[in-house]
Amino acid sequence: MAAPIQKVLIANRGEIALRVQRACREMGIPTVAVHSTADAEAMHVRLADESVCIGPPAARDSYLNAAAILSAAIVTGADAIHPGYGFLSENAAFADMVEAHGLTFIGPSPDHIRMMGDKIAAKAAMASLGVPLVPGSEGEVATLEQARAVCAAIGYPVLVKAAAGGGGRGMKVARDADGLEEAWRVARAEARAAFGNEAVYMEKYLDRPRHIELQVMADAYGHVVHFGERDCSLQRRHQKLLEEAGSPALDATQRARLGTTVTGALRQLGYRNAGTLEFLYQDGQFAFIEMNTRLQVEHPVTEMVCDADLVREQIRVASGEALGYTQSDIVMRGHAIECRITAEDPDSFMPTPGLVSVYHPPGGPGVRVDSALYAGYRVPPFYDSLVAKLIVHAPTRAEAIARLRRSLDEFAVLGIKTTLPLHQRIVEDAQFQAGDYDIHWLERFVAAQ
Ligand code: MV4
Repeated sequence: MAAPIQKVLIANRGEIALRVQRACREMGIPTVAVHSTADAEAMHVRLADESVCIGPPAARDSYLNAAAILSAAIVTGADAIHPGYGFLSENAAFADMVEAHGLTFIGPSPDHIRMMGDKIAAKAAMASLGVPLVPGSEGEVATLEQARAVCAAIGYPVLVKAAAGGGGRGMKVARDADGLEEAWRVARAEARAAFGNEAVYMEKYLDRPRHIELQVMADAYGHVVHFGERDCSLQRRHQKLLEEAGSPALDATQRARLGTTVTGALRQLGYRNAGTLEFLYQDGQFAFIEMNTRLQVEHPVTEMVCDADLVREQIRVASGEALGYTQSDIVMRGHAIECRITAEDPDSFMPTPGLVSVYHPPGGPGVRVDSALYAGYRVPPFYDSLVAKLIVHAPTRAEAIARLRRSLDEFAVLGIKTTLPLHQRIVEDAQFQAGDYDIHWLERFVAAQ
């Protein structure tokens, strides 16, 4: 059985490393930072109780170097590892290694990570537990004959997706019977090249859905709760720019119905720790597409509306504690919006690493900034370009937007270009303000600039 956690190694960098440190510090748990040689001056190293250099700048030699990270945990006496998001967070083999060394992986079981990493297995599990899916193939589509049979049943257009894909990687659309063979062959070839697994499946292509995801948390004793949904429809090339909790498209009844279905399914599955189920939502219908077995970048909007600390909950349940509350204790209050501010040119989206000369984050009521920036910091060119998350919370969506506009105006990051000006343009838009958008809205908005 899991024991109380005494020291946490945080296998990540940037704002999420700080986020995990903050939860640990409030719980009285010392932290170990790991860093590449490029991150020696990084804020997550400065604020940790201890730090270990784990390798050269390239992520595969440092933040993805499982052996170096495990060694760092062992030499510093850490008894648990929090993976953050990205990097090793959804690597089942890494979670296995952590457990094999007698350490606690702060996340789901390796078997659940593995299951949800296989999108075909994830869909089969959810379908068998009553979660609605997009019409599509039952499992893998291994032959062209099977592909034709699926299309005869569900009609065009269809999407061919890689079982090992996810997050938009390895998808091909077939608009009609003439395009099917090409889409199926190319998707399989790309899946084999990218993931070493050529298995693909098929779904009816939904033309204008919203991306709505549900945050869940489970302990080791069969208690499962949800913390409501996030609307993550505002994406460009599968990169989210702005997220909201709750979705402007849902009401409390729809939320409760989805929550009951999902928590029931995860209870039967024996799932533990944090998770997010991704749905497409169109014409009043939810369809499950993928599950993420990690803390997500956009978790703060959920924390703001639910007055929760999801990292603390992750650490508590990984320590073997029971949740200690039920669904009716979780109340969504008001509305929260997050802007992901990246070190990118706001027009071309080219990365803009370099020296930050001025850093002045906004403050005041209902404002949270999760960032590892400081004046004098040099944003390295080797990693994700996310440099700050601005999160606002207010009683209503309209008030949250007003708060977001004034916070974006206050925010100063000088020395490098950031996407702050793009966020300012988005929040001025009447359609955004009306909550009237789907997953294609942002691409069109950016193209029209
Ligand atoms: C879809 C879809 C339409 N129909 N599946 C892209 C990322 C991956 N998580 C699933 N994705 C999609 N799956 C069906 N059956 C459209 C997308 C999609 C998308 C989804 C969420 C957010 C942004 C998106 C942008 C393009 C396509």
